[in-house]
Amino acid sequence: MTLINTTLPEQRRGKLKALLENGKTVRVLEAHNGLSGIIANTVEVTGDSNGQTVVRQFDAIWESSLTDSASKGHPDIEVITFDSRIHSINEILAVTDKPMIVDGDTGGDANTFEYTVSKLEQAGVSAVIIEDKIFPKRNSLESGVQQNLEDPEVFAQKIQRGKRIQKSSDFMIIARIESLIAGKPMEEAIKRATKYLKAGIDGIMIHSKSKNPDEILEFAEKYKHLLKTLKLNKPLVCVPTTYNLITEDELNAAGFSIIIYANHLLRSAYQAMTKTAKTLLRKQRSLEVDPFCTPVREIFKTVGFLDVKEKDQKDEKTTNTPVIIPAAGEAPSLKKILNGKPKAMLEICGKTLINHQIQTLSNANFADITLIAGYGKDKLYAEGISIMENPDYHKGSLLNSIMVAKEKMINGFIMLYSDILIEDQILKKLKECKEDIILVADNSTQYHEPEEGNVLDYIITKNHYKPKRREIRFISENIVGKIGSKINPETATHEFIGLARFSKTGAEQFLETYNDVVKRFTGRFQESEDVSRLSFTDLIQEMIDRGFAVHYMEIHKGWLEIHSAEHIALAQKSFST
Ligand code: SPV
Ligand code: MG
Repeated sequence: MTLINTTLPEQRRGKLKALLENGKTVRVLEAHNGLSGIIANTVEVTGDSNGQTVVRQFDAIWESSLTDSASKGHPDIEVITFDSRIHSINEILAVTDKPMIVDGDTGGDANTFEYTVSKLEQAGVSAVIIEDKIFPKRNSLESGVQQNLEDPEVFAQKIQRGKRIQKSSDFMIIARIESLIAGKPMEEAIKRATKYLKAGIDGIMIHSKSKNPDEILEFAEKYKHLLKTLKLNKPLVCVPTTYNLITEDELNAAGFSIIIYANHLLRSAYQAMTKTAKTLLRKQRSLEVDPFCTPVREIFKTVGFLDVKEKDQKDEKTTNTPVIIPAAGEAPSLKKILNGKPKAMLEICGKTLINHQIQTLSNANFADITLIAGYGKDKLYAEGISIMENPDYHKGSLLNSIMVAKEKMINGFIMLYSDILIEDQILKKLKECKEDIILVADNSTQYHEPEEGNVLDYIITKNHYKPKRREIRFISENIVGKIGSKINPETATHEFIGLARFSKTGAEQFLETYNDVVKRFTGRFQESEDVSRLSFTDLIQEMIDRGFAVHYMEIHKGWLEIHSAEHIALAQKSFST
């Protein structure tokens, strides 16, 4: 359900009367469920009116007994109960804000009609139209059907009972004259109109199933005189289904102020659905039906799913996204300097690496930090964070380490290698990204010689897109094609810096892939010798291979990794200045 068009009953109810009082020809379209309601409520075209460009929309919604019944697979014979009808009515009201005219069939007896009026008025419906036939009526459009007309006296009484029950002056009760449908003469139709107007009706609908509009035009002419005689001004309604050559302007000129397209959304949907179903059977696959199917995303947009996604993402950004820092591995290249301590405890300008990271994270409002300990775990300490342990750290899989904090990932998370230092704005920018999986990638790698003994995670972008010097690119366009430490540095376009963000959806995809891989595979997998030593980048590559979109956020400066004594010296220099 989309929340875009919500309104309150009291705000909607009077809209139909207001349109009529402003002299508007009210153009009404049928709806039979929430989705068709949204279409009737929102669809618009630009057109020309006397040389002026105008935006054309429907002004109101017709809740038809024919299409409500048909969409429930039933004939239009008052067999669908009022409870079922009000369910459809409320479904449409919930997603629309235009006035609604309800097809009330015969209205039942006077007592039943009172309840109908009361419930429709409370729901925010603007008008009900009841037809002067005997319950249970038969639809008017089929020829050869017995049409039993109600005694006009009894019908006029029902109108009066309804008018007395309504609470607001906004609500309208319109009488539908079925004389022409039942093959009765024009005089009878006019006689009935006179009676109903005198009973206090708010408008008249004249119905016809003739192929040409002559009889409704004749009625309209006579109705004009009748109103003059009675000194009344009550709108006239028509349903041009069978006499469909006549235009809205011509109908309006004849005196009609409400024009109802009573069944066209359901009929066109039926035709499209049948065509699709038959094509699927013929072709035994779905490729051929795609051109006449609306893209799933457009349906998502229409029913509000994309709004939900956007709000979820906003919430995700404002809630405290957990940060997982794998710090379990040993660092052979810094063995002497570390002297049994984990790398996260390395001091740079009087502050440990982990405390530098905590500072940067808290500057970007990340406070839920989990550190995964392993090698030298007893010497690992930092204030205000949680520490979890990877007992298998000696296997050397960083992925195994972060999976220790699996339950932290469920609503989305950030993964940060424990040996990198980053500038604040990188995290701030990463937080704003909308994509579900984002790796932060440095684009200067192609200009540097690889450092000896330093294993880097290389990226090749999708379609081998190479970063250009001057360009505006959105992150949505930045897609990772390949990732891994065994990629030839000369073909790499970027380097993954060890910082990644997963939305709730991204985390679900990440965990789903991980669970599937460890359950179903053994031995070599992606770049790893064995599934039990899968690396983070192996899993990302597997996700790419499975069709998940992995994006990258491009940077070219603003970070440092600590793999060697030179890196430490560089970091000391950066922080001391
Ligand atoms: C309906 O739409 O249900 C109507 C109009 O009552 S008609 O089907 O033309 O009678
Ligand atoms: Mg009907």
